Amino acid sequence: MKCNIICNFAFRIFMQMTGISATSVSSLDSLIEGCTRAVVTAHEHPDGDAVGSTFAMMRYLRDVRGLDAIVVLADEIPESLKFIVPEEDREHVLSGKDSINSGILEIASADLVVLMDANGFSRTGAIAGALRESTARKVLVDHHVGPESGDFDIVFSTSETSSTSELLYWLMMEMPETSGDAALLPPAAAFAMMAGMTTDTNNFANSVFPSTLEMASALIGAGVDREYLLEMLYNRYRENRLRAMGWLLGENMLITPEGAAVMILRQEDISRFDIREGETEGFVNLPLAVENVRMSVFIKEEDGLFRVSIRSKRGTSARELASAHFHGGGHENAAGGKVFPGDIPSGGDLETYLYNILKEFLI
Ligand SMILES: [Mn+2]
Repeated sequence: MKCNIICNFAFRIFMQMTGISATSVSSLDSLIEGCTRAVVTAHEHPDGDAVGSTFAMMRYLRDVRGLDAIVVLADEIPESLKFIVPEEDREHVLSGKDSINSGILEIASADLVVLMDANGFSRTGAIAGALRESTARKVLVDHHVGPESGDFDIVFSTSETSSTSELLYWLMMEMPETSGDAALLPPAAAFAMMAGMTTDTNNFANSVFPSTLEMASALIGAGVDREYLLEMLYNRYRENRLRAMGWLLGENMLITPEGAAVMILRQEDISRFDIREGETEGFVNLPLAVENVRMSVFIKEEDGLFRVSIRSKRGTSARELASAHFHGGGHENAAGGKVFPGDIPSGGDLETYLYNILKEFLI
């Protein structure tokens, strides 16, 4: 890292918080050295950070360390994020229901499991049981609070970073092969980490730390094409997504007097707009543009329950709301959870249930 004394000091503190130290890096180095088959995984319903960080880690383990590494994810990578994984690498990525059985076989035969972008196996969906039962060595790299550290041999965890992709980047910079030079990363891994950081910060709009900009600067310097990345991330949607967004904001969004915005996308709306997995990404951020909105809640009906995404402005805790009322958690200003049909009092409806919770929470 090229920077001045103050920056170096901030960087040392950052490294201390992440668990990245000379000792932990050398433990990771020797742990990888003793392994041959790796499964890299992340939370269910993978987002850009989950895809970017798992793919980058897989490429590092294959290209740099010579392991037989593969990515296994419980849910399919959204169509809009598939560009992060180049065509020639698709055979090393198992994602979605059709690949669950082969994914579980891979987990059973791996001697190294790396969990990225989730604080524990409980977040990994349909493969959680196989991951827990695996006798492989286990490594966690994550930026959510409350890591389930007991399940892992080595833990790299801090919420003081933009994304898991950023945390992985700094970890890789400490590994002996790169010795701090981003140009020595496998190019596809560098691109994937830039993608994960960019989506998790909402293109540098939130959770940006000095280290985040250092990372971006080094990766652009190393040849990552950010213009191409932005084109692929933000200018390639299907018309349906914008039509659904227009309807949600125009006809569906309700703003309560307490400053909560609520949008609900039900199964019939999903069918009507032909909304596919990943196509509602970012909707939850939009109502925060309204001055008196402190918290935005986006509900999406799915498989007989309601998935809840929450964003909040500084001073209002999305995480608290998610953990207190929606069986979830996350970051201070970006969290998620679920509403099960049984949560709604009999005779009541989802809307009233939500408004009561939000009213009480925001008073
Ligand atoms: Mn993340």
